[in-house]
Amino acid sequence: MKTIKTQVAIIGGGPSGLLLGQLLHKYGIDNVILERVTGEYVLGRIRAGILEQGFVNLVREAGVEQRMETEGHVHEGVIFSVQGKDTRVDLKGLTGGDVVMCYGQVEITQDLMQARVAADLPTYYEASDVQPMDVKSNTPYVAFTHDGEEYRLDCDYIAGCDGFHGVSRQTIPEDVRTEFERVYPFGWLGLLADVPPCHEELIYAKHERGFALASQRSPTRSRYYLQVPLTDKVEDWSDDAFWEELKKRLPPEVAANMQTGPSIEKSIAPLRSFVCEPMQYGNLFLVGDAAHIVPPTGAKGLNLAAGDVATLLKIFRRVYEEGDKACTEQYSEIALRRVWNAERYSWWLTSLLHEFGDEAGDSAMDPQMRDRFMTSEVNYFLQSEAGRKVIAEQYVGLPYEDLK
Ligand code: RFL
Ligand code: PHB
Repeated sequence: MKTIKTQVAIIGGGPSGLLLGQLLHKYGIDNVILERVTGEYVLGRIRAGILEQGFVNLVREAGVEQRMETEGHVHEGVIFSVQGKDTRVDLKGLTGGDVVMCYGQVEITQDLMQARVAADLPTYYEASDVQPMDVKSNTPYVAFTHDGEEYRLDCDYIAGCDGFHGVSRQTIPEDVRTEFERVYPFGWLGLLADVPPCHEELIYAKHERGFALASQRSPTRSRYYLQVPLTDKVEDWSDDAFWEELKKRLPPEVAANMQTGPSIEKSIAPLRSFVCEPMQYGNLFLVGDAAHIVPPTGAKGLNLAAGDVATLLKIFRRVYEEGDKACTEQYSEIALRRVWNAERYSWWLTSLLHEFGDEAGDSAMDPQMRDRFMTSEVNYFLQSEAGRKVIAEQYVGLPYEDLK
């Protein structure tokens, strides 16, 4: 058994763990990352594309912003296409200047990984049997195996940044933990292709055939999504079938000018709303997807992870710079306030924009009646400036809360 020591043990080397690690390093707080798979595998997960201002600011604070500043694209508005009628939500105008940044999760993860290597910070890839231990005591540690050798990582605190299927959340005893979950009756089929985006801004389309989203990664790379039944398999969808269906759901003038091409990646993601309360147990803190999942409709998942990182960073800085250990008790309450806001927004947009078919969504209502209400509601919000403002201020992201 090898024993190593750090201040903060970080389980999971996805965007949450890497961002937290980089920021802690910036403020002189030692940390070690334990990641179950290889770095290449982490970079193979094509996910988020939209970063809120708060996320962008954290990346700058971490000093890892160089490539994002040159290759990322600022988006000042977003289009909602509802059954053939298009409305632009002017994010910048309606929020008094806030915008979002279009820069892929893969890119930000790669930038953070490179910065970690450059700073020579310890990361154990392909760590197995990772297990947080004695988290209620003042001497917690993480047990793991690496290269066939057993390790013990002694630490002050453990950050569980290990995603939805990680081990950290399971460490909180079941009688302490409450989990809230809604699994939607459909998924998103995503396709990535090296073709120019069909429109300069994102288009969220509500269509009777199902929801569609036109997103992008760069002037030459597009990311598109289609709502599909949970029973569909990726193999059921040829590239041609995807493009054909996408064109039916997007505004006709956009579809007419759309460039298509072979997919680089194609995958189906189920849609889920999930929250674990509390997000802290002793000296273990859950961060990002380990504690909560939102359906991707509001582009909130990664941004919510960044919100957790921002709160935990403030806490660890106060602990190590001012010796105030009691402030750690604030984490769950502050983080969950933001989480529930984003959960509600993501659930709401998902309910408004998707077709639920024979399912009554989240109401006990007749499905057709529910559908009429949802269409009326989304049209009301898009036609009224006050309604567009409600959509915009949450899309760009609510401000981070300070500690007490
Ligand atoms: P991750 O990315 O799942 O990383 C967790 C890491 O922990 C590792 N791990 C372990 N390590 C050690 N020991 C164990 N026992 C471990 N178990 C797991 C895993 O290998 C992994 O590397 O969680 P993290 O870091 O919290 O990041 C969360 C984000 O990835 C996620 O919220 C977003 O991708 C969600 N999301 C979006 N978020 C946005 O803010 N904007 C978007 O536009 C957006 N679009 C999306 C999305 C998610 C999608 N899918 C596929 C669910 C679009 C899609 C389609
Ligand atoms: C993406 O580009 O992957 C993306 C953008 C906006 C969303 C979800 C996903 O709401």
